[in-house]
Amino acid sequence: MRLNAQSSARLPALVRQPGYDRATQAIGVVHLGIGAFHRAHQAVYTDDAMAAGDRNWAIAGVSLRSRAVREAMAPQDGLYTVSERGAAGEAIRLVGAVREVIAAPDAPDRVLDLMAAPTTHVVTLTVSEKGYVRGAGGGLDFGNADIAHDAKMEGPPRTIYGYLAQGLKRRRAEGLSGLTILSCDNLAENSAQLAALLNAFLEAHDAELGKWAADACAFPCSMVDRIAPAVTPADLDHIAARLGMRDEAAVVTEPFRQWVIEDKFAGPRPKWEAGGAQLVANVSAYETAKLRMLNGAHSALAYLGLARGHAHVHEAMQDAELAPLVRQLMIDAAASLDERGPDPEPYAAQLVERFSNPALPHRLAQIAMDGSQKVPQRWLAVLRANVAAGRSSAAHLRALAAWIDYVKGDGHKVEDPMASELAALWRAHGKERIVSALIGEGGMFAQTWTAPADVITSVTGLLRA
Ligand code: CS2
Repeated sequence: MRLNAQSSARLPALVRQPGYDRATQAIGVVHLGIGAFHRAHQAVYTDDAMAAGDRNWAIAGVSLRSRAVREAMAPQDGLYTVSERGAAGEAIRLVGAVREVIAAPDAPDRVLDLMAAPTTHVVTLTVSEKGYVRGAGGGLDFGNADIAHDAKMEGPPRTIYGYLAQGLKRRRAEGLSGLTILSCDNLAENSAQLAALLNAFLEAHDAELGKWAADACAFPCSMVDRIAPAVTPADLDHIAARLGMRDEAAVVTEPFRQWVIEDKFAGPRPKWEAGGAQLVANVSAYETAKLRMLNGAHSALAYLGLARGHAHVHEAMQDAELAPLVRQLMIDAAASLDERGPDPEPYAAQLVERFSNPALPHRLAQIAMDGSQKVPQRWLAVLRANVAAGRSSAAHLRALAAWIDYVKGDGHKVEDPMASELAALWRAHGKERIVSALIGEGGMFAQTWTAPADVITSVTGLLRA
């Protein structure tokens, strides 16, 4: 038996059911990038809002490329379960918030229709760092073939910019209000970056629309946090045994979740606070702290952990050499923050505990993906601030050496949009000059941080060792 609207009535009592009538909810949110993270995070908050009586915030989830999520969720009428795994065991809930799932390449007009529907007020995004199509310097990569295609503003879009631009163009033509466009990706100042990138895209092709979008739309920044590892076939089998039916769209996650949102909307919004979201005037302190402490430590665990033969985060956390290094990295990251965020010591302790959760194996190789998109904001921003202020950041230098070694690709595939450029740099410069080619004067990441000579020497030394 497969989970769907009908069979869901036969789920065992241990599964918490959505407390509202799904069928009568209009779509209010279009989400770009419906992967496991969205299903474990924003969709759960939206489900809580509707369970608390808020109405018409059903989600249309869009995959920009792959058909896999639609294939898993459409036969299930958009239903799926979330399993929270922690010290207290496993709690399972059924989430009803997703009403429709679209594989954009098969139905681009449906996506645009929904973006231009009067009942749609919010577009959320989890398209991962690379979905923003930034060059190494952080600006929009106008050389990218998909951006060049979308810039023509005709035919099915391929990137978030093409969808947003065409969707907004229709709204404007139809005299509708603007949208709240809310990035839920791990980027510093995420929606402000998105606003600037979208504006750069529009300015080059339709400056009038760019002006309208800047006035009519809101781009609230947000800090999103929940560890949701990629689901394995064994997870799906385990969940099927507990549910008494198959759920091909199930997600597994930790009990912890946090969402801090800048309180700046273009129109109505779901009452996400019903699920515990915090609406605040300024999120950057939370966001930067999370990015540098949690995600920065995650990336360090990934490259150092893989090099030491570990497969999962919780195993790397048991490594007596790595655990203190990663804790120090969090404290050094906290020192780099301009604004006071969470208290570093208790925040770091909580992260250590979350990372050590043995009930939720999180593959280091998954976190190691797309390093060129993650390392600048997770580590280089920390190093830039700490080195300039004369503060030590030895753990970051070790992590950086491990990443540089990793992208050489000895004995493994490097999954990264810049993998071939990184491999070419390695071939051209070798071990003695690669560090400089990346973070030295004129290096690939020099726009984020140009490291002084002594730092290049010490990272090169670590790499040699
Ligand atoms: C991880 C994040 O894959 C990664 O790069 O660091 O997905 C992390 O698990 C989440 O941001 C936690 O909120």
